This record gives sequence, C-alpha cells and structure tokens, in this order.
Amino acid sequence: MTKIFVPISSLKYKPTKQMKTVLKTIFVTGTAGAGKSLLSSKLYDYYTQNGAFAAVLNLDPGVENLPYTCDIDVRDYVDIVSVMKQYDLGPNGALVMANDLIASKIDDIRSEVERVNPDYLLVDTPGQIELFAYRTSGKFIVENLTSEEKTGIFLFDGSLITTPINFVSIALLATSIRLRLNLPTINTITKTDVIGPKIKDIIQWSSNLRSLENAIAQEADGETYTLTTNILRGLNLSGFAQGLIPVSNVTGEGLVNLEGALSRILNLGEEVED
Ligand SMILES: Nc1nc2c(ncn2[C@@H]2O[C@H](COP(=O)(O)OP(=O)(O)OP(=O)(O)O)[C@@H](O)[C@H]2O)c(=O)[nH]1
Ligand SMILES: [Mg+2]
Repeated sequence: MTKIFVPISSLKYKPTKQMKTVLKTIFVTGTAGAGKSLLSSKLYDYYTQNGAFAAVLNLDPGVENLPYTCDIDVRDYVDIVSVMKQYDLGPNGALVMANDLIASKIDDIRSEVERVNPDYLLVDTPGQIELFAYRTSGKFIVENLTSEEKTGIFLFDGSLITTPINFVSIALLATSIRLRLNLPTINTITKTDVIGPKIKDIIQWSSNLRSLENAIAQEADGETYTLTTNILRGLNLSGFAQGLIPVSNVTGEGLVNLEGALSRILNLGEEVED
C-alpha cells in the first residue's frame, strides 16, 4: 500500500480573504497527562463566567473523552482509526500522520475559528507533546492560526516532580518547547492538591538556584550532579521555570493567579471584567 505523507514542508498558507484578527489564543501544552484538557475546560469556564466569549479548539486527534464541549475539533477532520487502517500504521505512526493531515486542514480550521469568532481561543494540544512541538506541523498550526495575541502555558505535572532532577528535566523540556513554538510561555505546576507540602520545595527550587543546586547535591553526585547543574545553569540564563504558578485543576486553587498572568500577557494588564 502506498503511504502518502503530506508534504508539510511545502505548506504555505495564503489567506483567501481578509480574516478577522480580534481573538487571543492560548496554547495549553505540557507533558502527557499533566492536565492540559482539564485546565482548558477550567479556563473556558473562567472566561465564560466573566462575560468573555471563549471557545476551545481540540488539537488532539487521538483523544476519546474530553472534559469540555469542543467548539472546534480536529477529530472532525482526521479519524485516527481510519488513518491507521488506511495507511497500515501503528498508533504512533498514525498520530504522526494525523498531525500532518491536521496542518493541511489549516484553511478549514481557520474558517471555523473565524465563524465562532471568540475573544479567547483555548487550544488543547495533543498528549504527545513531542509530536506537536517538534514536527513541522505543530509549529505551522501555531504560526498560522490568526490571532491578535498568542501565548503558551506549559504544564509541569506536579505528580512527576518528585525529585530535583525530575524538576530540572521537565524544565529542560519546557524550555525546549518554548524554543520550538516561539511563544511567550507561562510555567504552571498542576495537581497541587495531590502533592501536599512538596509544593513548598518545588517553589523554592524554582525561585532560588542555590537551593535547587543544594537539593541536587543531596540526590546525585559525580556525572549526574555535573550534568544536572550544568543544564540548570544554562536554563537559568534564559529565565529558568520563571514565575512557576501552582494550580489545582480539581480544587481550583491557584487558577486566579494563572488567569492574572494570562491577562498581563494577553490584555497588557487589562483584567477580564467581573
Ligand atoms: N488531582 C488532580 N488531578 C488532575 C489535575 N489536572 C488533571 N488531573 C487529572 O489527570 C488526568 C489527566 O488529565 P487531562 O486533563 O486529561 O490531562 P492531559 O494533559 O490533557 O492528558 P493528555 O492529553 O492525555 O496528555 C485526569 O484524570 C484528570 O482528572 C489536578 O490539578 N489535580
Ligand atoms: Mg488532553
């Protein structure tokens, strides 16, 4: 069977008519299972309750259940099971192909966004962050959604940050995603409701390089210590895990701080009206 992959590198978006560019777009990214979809639904509720018109765009072709009703859903364009069958691919190959197919539908997605015409567009990105961020198609979508302002949120999964080395590793990923997507990014730690007093350590690590280095020294020595502290110093030069905002998508704790940070980026300090 011939596998026809979309020649994404040759994709060039040419608007067919004047598009409205009034909306503000928030790309919710983070490690698999970190809470991207649940946070998207919480932010949708927040904007809606505060009188703004929000919409959610689901970019995950493989998701089965979502905690919100999609306004725009890439599953309307790409069916992952059909892609697997049609191109004789396994689940990961199908996701790669699906992401590229989605990018080739950018005209339709843009038209849908224009039809919905929200003030805030929440983009729930796929669980396989490396597929979205490192393939050309993900960046292509980020660049070609028309928006007055765009920002990213990167979710550090609180339940993964069990040690200082894990923390540095995920911070490295967050920086790498920021580099790829080229978006101003708010760093957020989720699941604070399940990590208990550990959150104090994590906040201390994120704001005080010396304390993080000390914690790394207690966890590791030799090559691991050297590698981790060298990465950390490199990250620190470009704003390592800056302003990490703790939130719980379950209790709602900390969401107000995240919404404030979003407002500062998207509305230049102008809060959503109560
Ligand atoms: N306790 C707790 N659970 C959470 C929180 N955020 C998400 N979860 C749970 O974590 C699981 C994954 O949440 P999702 O919102 O689907 O995470 P996701 O990042 O969209 O997952 P993928 O798209 O599969 O990568 C679900 O069971 C959520 O209920 C949180 O802040 N606290
Ligand atoms: Mg999700």
